[in-house]
Amino acid sequence: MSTSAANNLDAFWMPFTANRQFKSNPRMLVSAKDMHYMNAEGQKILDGTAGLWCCNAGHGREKIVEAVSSQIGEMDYAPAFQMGHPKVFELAARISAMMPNGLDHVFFTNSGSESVDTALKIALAYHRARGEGTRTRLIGRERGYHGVGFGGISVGGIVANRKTFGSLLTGVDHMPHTHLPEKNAFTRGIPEYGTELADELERIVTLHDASTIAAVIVEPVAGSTGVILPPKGYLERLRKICDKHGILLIFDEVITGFGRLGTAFATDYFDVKPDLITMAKGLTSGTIPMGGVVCSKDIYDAFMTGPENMIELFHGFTYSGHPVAAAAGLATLDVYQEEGLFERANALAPYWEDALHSLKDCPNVIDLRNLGLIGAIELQPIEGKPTARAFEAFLKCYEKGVLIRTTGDIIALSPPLICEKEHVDQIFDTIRTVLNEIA
Ligand code: PXG
Repeated sequence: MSTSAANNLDAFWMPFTANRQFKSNPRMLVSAKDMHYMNAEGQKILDGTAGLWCCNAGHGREKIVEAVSSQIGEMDYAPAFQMGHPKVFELAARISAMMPNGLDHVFFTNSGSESVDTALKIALAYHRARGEGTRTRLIGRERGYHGVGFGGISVGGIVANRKTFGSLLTGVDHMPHTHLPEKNAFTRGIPEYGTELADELERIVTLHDASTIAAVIVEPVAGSTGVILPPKGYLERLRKICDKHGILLIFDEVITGFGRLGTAFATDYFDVKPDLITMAKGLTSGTIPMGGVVCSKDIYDAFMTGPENMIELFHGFTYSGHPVAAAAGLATLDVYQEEGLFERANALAPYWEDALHSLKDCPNVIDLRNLGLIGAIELQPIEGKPTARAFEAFLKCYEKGVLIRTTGDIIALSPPLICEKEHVDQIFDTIRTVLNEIA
């Protein structure tokens, strides 16, 4: 099989892609191993993005491949409702053991978007179960990304993802984002300014009254929008305001989960405990689609009240806790643990930070941001042609054998956690060359 096999590109409507542009000059990946993809032309491409922030253990890892193939042979599928299979219980227990105390129940989904919509629904149903059914409002944030379900785009704050899809969920409000380049540009790690933006939540509570608000959802570090970091003390302050008003706090850890910040989850990195955590991506290192929502014992217990023959939560997917995904998840957690990949990411982070910030003097670089193994390079947009400069950088880096990701005029980087220093060097040397070339 080679690219030429795929000579009719028309039928596939590609997601979040400029279809016509892609199909006129396709970029086809055909295999992957460890830190690299191979494209149809036989060129090795260094993966600077862990696929789409998901292949945290790197590609083609034997243990995961083996677990998945043997599970398909042993039992391909088991009904998810009113039936169970051992691996999904084991996986839930393993995930809950990775969580801060008290976050100990896991609901499985197939993606980040489903995890977000599930978490929002659990929040609404939880308040109702406790007799506080007036708490129906959901609060998100400008520039937030919470997937593409109607719940996720409603609480999300990326204009293009919302504007063509009607009136969305009602009763949603948004806090401001925390991107303050005029004050925080070129900060290494957590920015100093903007903590007081958390107080906007207090203003929203005053406007609507706490008795109408169910939950606040934020990405601890916003990824998709171009990497926006929480200012010092910001997440702690959100937690305090939520506690004061009986509002649930949801951390969307679809990107930050599973070692991206050098800790298992962002909740560990920031030492702030939410009531619910959404996850996906790194849960199976991107191998088999799977997501999950972890919630506190208090939330779970609030549902376990009526007659025991009653379904407690009318929600779930055919593939919730799919056996093959569960097998992939278990093997992935083994790889993370056996190879100490979260600690490895933490150990590599200072080198990553230095390498990223060495681009400070490159042409058109207006900000550099980093945390853990996340990096962002914000470029000055070409006048009248937003996104064009970053997209050109993406194409040129790809030609030179490095996969980066762009959103707007921001380059976002998130390599697999098995990344070595030589890979870090290659990523930033290539970007430096390209930024000079396209200046
Ligand atoms: N929440 C967050 C915080 C995410 O980053 C989702 C939910 C949705 O996950 P699914 O599995 O439904 O796609 C995401 C997804 C990018 C990029 O390049 C980011 C995502 C997906 C694709 C590309 O930044 N994040």
